Amino acid sequence: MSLLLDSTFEKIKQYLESEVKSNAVVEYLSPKELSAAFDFSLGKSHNTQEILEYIDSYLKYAVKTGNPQFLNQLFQGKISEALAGDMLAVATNSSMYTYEVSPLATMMEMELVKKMNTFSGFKNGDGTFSTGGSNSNLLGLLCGRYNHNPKLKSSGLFGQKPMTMFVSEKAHYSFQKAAFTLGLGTENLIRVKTDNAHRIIPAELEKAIVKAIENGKDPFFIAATAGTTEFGAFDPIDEMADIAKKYNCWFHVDGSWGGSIILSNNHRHLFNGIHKSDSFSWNAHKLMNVPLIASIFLVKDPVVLHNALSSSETEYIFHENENESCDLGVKSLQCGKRNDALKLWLAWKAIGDEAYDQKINALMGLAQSITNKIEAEPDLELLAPTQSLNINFRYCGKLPEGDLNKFNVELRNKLWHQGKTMVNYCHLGETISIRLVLANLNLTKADLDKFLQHFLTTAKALENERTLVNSNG
Ligand code: ABU
Repeated sequence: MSLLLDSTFEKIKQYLESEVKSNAVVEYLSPKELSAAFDFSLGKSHNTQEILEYIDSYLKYAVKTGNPQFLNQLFQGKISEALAGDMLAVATNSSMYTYEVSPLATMMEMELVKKMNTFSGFKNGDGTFSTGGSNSNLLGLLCGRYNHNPKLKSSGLFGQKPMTMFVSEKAHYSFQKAAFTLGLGTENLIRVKTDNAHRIIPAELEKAIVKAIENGKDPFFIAATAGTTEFGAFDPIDEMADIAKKYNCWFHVDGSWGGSIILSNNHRHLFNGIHKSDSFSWNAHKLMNVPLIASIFLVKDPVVLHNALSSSETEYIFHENENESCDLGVKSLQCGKRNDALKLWLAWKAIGDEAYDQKINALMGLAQSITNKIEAEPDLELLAPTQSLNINFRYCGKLPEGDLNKFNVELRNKLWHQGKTMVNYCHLGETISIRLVLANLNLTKADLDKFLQHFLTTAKALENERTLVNSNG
């Protein structure tokens, strides 16, 4: 093998060994400092030794997302078999549009869709791997639009009554992007009120639909969220499904974040009624701990998926009488299609249903126990009920209410820049909320105790600094 690849594999091995154990999640530099530390310019050629030095720098400044103190995003950690699968996918460099160029991975993707549909309850369902949760949601809207009026595929939306979509006020921004991408218009995306636990209120949903009809609009799509991005809230799927049926709307469930919780026997009740939905987005690259991207769009009616996405002028690639029923590109939005199936298939083969169930249960248990600790800690305030794996809270200490937003952002940034722990924040109305996310299936109680200790120690130090500055005038 070439010196470059040999050395790179060795460096990756070392990186992975240190990633989990390291006391620093990141060696933070600002964009200006990074520009000074690294030569980004392109033009002249470089030898192997120089390229290896760039690789060293890349690894040095990479955020260690597999470290148990990386609690910042909805993806965390990774299963070794999945990593092996992704490296194999890159090494074999193929495209998933035809069976011809990806025979084994195609069959794996088909098996995964079948397997995942045993959880969605779509008995004769189908699905496709997409480029991410946002695009899976876009596929939901596309299928819903096709189902509502197949002619729009050729005629476009000209002269149509405005077609309205209904999602919760806490639904992901991807619905807004999908609305403008598909020409439906963001004004026709109706945000429905949520309750104190950030779940859509079914009566408000029905009221909004009735109002839209009275205003001459054409409701066609409703989405429930199974695990909201900020609060991990689960909308009442069963009740929403009945409303969708009553008003003849396509019913999509966005499980981009919380979808994998369906693997847990104890918590599957959060998805009650999912079999009544029409489509379901499920990102395995989040809670199933496979490397990004592994986003699966599942659909109850295979004909809708096929017809909504198929196109003509494809004879050059999808040849007749050549295993075309296994040419996944026919029902995919993109042409070139990455092999995201191999890593998930290998991970699932290695872990199995039972261990995924147990690991997710354990993580849900950790989420409740850290919630209890936060509630018991006088300097902290829990800002939302913990429904799944997002814990929303803030540091209060003895600070006045007016200082809390600024203080909590500063605190979070300090923890990040020091590399101690990475945790994100979000907005709860006017209030800044620290959003702690548990997505790494290997997290332990000790990791979370360490997180709380870092958080409180750094907060108290920062609060003392402020008090000193204030008292010194
Ligand atoms: N749907 C993207 C979620 C981003 C994040 O908070 O990790």
